[in-house]
Amino acid sequence: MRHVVVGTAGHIDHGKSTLVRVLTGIDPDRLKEEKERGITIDIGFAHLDLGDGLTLGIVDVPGHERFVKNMLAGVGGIDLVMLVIAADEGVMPQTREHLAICQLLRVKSGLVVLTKADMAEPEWLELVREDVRGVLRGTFLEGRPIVPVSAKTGTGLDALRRHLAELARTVPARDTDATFRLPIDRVFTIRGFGTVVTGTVAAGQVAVDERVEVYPRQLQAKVRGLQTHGHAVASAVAGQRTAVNLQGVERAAIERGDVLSLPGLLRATFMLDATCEQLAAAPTPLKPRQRVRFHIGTSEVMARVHLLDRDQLEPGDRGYVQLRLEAPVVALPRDRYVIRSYSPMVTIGGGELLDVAPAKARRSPALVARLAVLERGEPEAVVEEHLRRVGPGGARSADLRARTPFGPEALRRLLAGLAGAGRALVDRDSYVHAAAVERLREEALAALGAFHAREPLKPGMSKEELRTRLGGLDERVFLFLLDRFAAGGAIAVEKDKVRLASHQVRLDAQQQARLDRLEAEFREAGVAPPGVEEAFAKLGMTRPDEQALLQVLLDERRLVRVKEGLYFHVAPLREAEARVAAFLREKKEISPQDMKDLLGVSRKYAIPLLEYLDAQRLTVRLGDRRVLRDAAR
Ligand SMILES: Nc1nc2c(ncn2[C@@H]2O[C@H](COP(=O)(O)OP(=O)(O)OP(=O)(O)O)[C@@H](O)[C@H]2O)c(=O)[nH]1
Ligand SMILES: [Mg+2]
Repeated sequence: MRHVVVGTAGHIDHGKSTLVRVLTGIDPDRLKEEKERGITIDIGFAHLDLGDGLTLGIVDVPGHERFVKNMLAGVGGIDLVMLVIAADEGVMPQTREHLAICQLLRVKSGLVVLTKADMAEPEWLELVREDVRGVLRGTFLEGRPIVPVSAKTGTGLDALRRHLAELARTVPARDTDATFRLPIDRVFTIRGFGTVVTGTVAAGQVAVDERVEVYPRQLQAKVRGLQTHGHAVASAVAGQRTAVNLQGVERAAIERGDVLSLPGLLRATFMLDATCEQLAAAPTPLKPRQRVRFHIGTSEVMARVHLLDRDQLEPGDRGYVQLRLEAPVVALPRDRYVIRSYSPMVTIGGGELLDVAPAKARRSPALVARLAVLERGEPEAVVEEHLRRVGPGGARSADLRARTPFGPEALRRLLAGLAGAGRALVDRDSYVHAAAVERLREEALAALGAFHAREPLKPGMSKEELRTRLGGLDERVFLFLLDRFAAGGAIAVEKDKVRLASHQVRLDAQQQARLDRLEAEFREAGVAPPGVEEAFAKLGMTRPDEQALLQVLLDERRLVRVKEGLYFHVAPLREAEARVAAFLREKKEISPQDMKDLLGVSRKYAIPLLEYLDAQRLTVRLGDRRVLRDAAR
């Protein structure tokens, strides 16, 4: 099954809607006003069965210059165009404008229909044909069929059908590895069913019962039913005109221009980096910060164009731009867009999106180089560029799906390739670019080096402090990177401390002597140790790095902090612990008084020691006595 959508295009009154009607038997003009005035105002739809499992979806667009906005909503999703030119009038302004729009949107192919052939003499028809050939030169329609048709007499209709069938078969099948997106072109309610939206599935597929989101409105809904060409279907794929019956969302909450996609996947944006080609026929150059009408998918938003690689964009030129939008859109790189000048309302250019989550642009050669990679780089280079941009924080594959043009399968493959080549590091689903990792490693080494120089007696910096120094990196990413750095050998991690692998607490002879005296003071005091200030005073130590010496003893576990301001030497402490355990094995329980008697200490030491033993999970408290924790179980 092939799904191909054909759009009409062309000047007002040239016979587009009539042609669709005689081809399909369906009148695409459905509004009362359209029927009364005999002109098309909004896009209309029909379908044409060409046999062999080939059904064309048809989008009929208005030719009136005031409704180009609606025309743009219609042609956004088409594969082929029928450029309709009335034989009696020939090429007119909207013939050219619509052709330019199709060219800007990169409509793949199409043909020209010379309608009202019954109203032109053969010689005249030949002249028009010649003229048309000239207009098509250099466009995607150059060399395509030019088919004279009369809706009145039926001449040429069979030939047109044949050409359409032939062209439809040349339309390449759409990539199935793509995120489902459907730019909404109509919203209405059907009694008994509720909200229905229609559009051409731009990418991926959707099935009944799936959950979807209406972007950028953050409305989630369930697909209650699907129709294509008036028939209920279980699923719809890229290239199909589709009506989606949504459950859980009000008609009034949705508008043309919204996009239906997978829940939670796309990100709305106010800025887009893009290529921009200015039409040769544009009336004036594109100026910096020019306000334009920006059209993408089925939406129109006002925007300002910031030129990134030149001072103004001359007609016929192309460059890089940043579009700053006045309302959010959802889009993906490689999407095409069109811009029209604010006044007069004429099409002036368009291009391809490169970055849908850019930073506010400042002109620089680096930015231009980056955009060139996004525009022309190999897929792997494009993904790498995005990773480089997000920097040390890394990105999850879901983030990359929202900002790269690749489907889930392709993205998985590309990321695996980058990880395999050592250009990205992976932790579960987080990817960090290798250059960012290297930069962080250098920053970490520098921070640790400075720390050791400042605090030579400290064994290392706390992990938390290092994380803050590295710009408050996400904790998971930080711990993952820390592991990598440690595995690399340059840094060492011990409990919550990080140090350079080469760092050792080194004391000079004098410091060492003081350290030994301090330790001896505590060891000799046994289970009745002095207070810190007291010990320092006794040894005549006052300088600030005495506190650091105390810390060394603590870090080396020669002193143990039993409570705030109360430190025991580890040897007598362990001894006391053993005596309490022995006492308990024999007596089963111990009171504070027993403790005082057993160790020969005052309450000042007995109570903190008992609490310490509770905390060590040797004992457990029952009223004012303790028992062995094991025995209590
Ligand atoms: N004689 C003759 N008249 C035609 C033919 N095709 C269309 N017309 C007439 O041309 C007029 C315009 O036709 P439409 O089909 O409404 O033109 P359109 O291009 O859809 O116009 P817009 O949608 O407003 O841009 C109508 O009066 C048609 O009857 C044809 O092949 N021969
Ligand atoms: Mg019409």
